[in-house]
Amino acid sequence: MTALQEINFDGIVGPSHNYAGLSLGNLAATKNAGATAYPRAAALQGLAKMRRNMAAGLAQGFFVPLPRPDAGWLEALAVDDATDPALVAGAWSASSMWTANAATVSPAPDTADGRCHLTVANLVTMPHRSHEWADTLAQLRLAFADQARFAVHGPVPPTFGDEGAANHMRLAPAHGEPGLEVFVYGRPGGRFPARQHEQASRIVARRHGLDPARSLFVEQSGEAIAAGAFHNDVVAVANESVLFCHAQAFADPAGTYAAIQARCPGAQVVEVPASAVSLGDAIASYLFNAQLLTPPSGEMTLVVPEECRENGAVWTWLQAMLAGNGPIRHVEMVDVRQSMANGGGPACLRLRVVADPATVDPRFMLDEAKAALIEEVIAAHWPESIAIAQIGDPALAQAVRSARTALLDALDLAQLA
Ligand code: SUG
Repeated sequence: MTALQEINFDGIVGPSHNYAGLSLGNLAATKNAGATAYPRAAALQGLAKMRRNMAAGLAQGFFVPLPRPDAGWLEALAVDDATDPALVAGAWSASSMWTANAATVSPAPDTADGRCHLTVANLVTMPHRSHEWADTLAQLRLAFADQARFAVHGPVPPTFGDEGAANHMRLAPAHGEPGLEVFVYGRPGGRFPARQHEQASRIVARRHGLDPARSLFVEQSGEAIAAGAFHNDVVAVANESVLFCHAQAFADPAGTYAAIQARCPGAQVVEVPASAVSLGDAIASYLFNAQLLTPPSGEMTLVVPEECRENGAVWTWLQAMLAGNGPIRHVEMVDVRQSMANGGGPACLRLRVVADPATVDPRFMLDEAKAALIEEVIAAHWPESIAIAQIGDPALAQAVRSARTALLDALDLAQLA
């Protein structure tokens, strides 16, 4: 009996959450550029999602927001108030909430030294995310400090863009068993940036000591990136032995499925044809940016954003899937609209780590009492709204900083200040 479980570490949405339209190729983010954001509501929506998964019997952790505005970054770029507003907004971004981009994680059963390996993502492609990694690394080193069980690596050197677990899937008969790790990269040169470089994926796999026989490197389809799937997790998600994906997720779908099935016998592919759900509908609804979870009942559950119910094609397909006899037995909906408006669905908001929860620093694990405490801090300190014209405002900067400090104090994490 293994103590290894999948733990979802969600990012608590930071108090500077805003819509500055910084991510080219992320259609929701660019569409909502300039809209007023609601950081308090955003953080409460994220917390409610964590609570639901916890109530379903799943292990839940969290990461705290990074220090924003990032004064050190502004100084390094010699930015002042008269400079390009996108750089100022980049210092304010709450983008670390999307912890699927915090790191790539290879659980202990997959690695040569039998430890769980994590490589913090360098996120070099988007300027506003390129300064996340150092503070994220500090947090990972604290949460996974037990070096007998975890190895936390620094970022892949720049040039090779790495966006972490959003471009990584794992297929295994059960979470605690050895699995196949699938790395999905983009080919540059298309309409939008390809944010995951093939070499970055290969470097991560080598660092983590993965068995080449249980690793796969797959090209994301250029069509998907051009349609707005800036990360693979916008068009595909895997859990245990199930891969749920859009027919146009990969450059070579048939070859990808065959390679997965050859390396992970028993793997099942639930493919959604373009005739049922177009790439456009998949990306608008974030059908695949779902959490595919195995609660203790064993009945696999897909946690999708509420936007899926509003899309006729997606909703029809989901009903038909449930009526069939496939491996995904339940569909649940969550309201993460504030994050969705920046292109971050339920899956973007979490980093999956297969580990024994008892080996993680308990300050990063959630229970109901701590959720109530976090809720109180958010309600008392998170700005209710941030209009785009407020970005750069010194009084708001101070409010954002002290909100984070209040959270760190409440969680006994002041050392991350
Ligand atoms: O990197 N949005 C994020 C969304 C990340 C979603 N993550 C996954 N798919 N795993 C991004 O594009 C918007 C920020 C702004 O425009 O202000 C932003 O960074």
